[in-house]
Amino acid sequence: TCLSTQLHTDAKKMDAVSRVKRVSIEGNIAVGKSTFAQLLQSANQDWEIAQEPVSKWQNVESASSQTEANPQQTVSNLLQMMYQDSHRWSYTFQTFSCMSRLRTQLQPPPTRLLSSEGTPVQVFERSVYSDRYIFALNMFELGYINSTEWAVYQDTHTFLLEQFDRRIQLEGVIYLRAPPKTCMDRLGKRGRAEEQGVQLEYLETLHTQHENWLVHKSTELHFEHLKQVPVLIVDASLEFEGNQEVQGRLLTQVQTFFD
Ligand code: DCP
Repeated sequence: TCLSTQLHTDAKKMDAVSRVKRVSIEGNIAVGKSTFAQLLQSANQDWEIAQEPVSKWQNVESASSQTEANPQQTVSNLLQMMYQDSHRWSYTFQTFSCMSRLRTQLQPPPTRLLSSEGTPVQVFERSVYSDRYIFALNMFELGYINSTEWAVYQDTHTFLLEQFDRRIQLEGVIYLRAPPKTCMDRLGKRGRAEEQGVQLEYLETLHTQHENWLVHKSTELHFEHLKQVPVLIVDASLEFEGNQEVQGRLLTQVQTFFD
């Protein structure tokens, strides 16, 4: 009986975990994904947001000379290195970004969500899919990642994701859509130091990648389930910070999408 009780408890827990939906927020640089995520987080107890690990990419710890008596620790800013020397660092950056994202996407949902009576949702800021089908692809098309690096990246990405299979698959994507010019203005206002050299043309190429994947569905996707994932397109050209009416409308849209 002890074993059967244990099995019963395990099965119940797995059932509760599989009830939790997994959704990612996508959209151009500085479109407002974090602000939108905060809005969702404060709106409903059944929704849990996993933030993007940007600070990890700005602080990569390494040991430059490893003698036990005299360990020399250095901290590199890989985000800055990628923007300053894109040919040298894009592949490294994309590999690291995808690894940290994978860790985030594999985190189990908090227990609060498991006992939810409504529709529990784990929301991710970006995903292992936008890493590949927006950023890495764009870097390859712009010539910052060469064809050998691109082949190695895709092989690694496919292999890793296939190992985790259902544990990282998404049930939905929220696409925050705004003109690249609007994102450029917001990027300037935000003033993240590493991004100060970013040009409008670069945001335009990223915008096209989002449109190809999420609107025209013309991006060649390796993963079958991803071709069927429902996409909610949200007009993010309006400022919603501090605007109760716009916020209310957005939340209703999201709630309907989740249900
Ligand atoms: N980045 C990248 N390649 C990736 C992921 C991110 O080059 N695979 C870069 C682009 C940005 C920074 O990392 O300089 C963070 O980008 P995001 O658009 O993901 O995050 P933001 O903070 O810009 O989003 P928002 O302002 O919408 O909250």
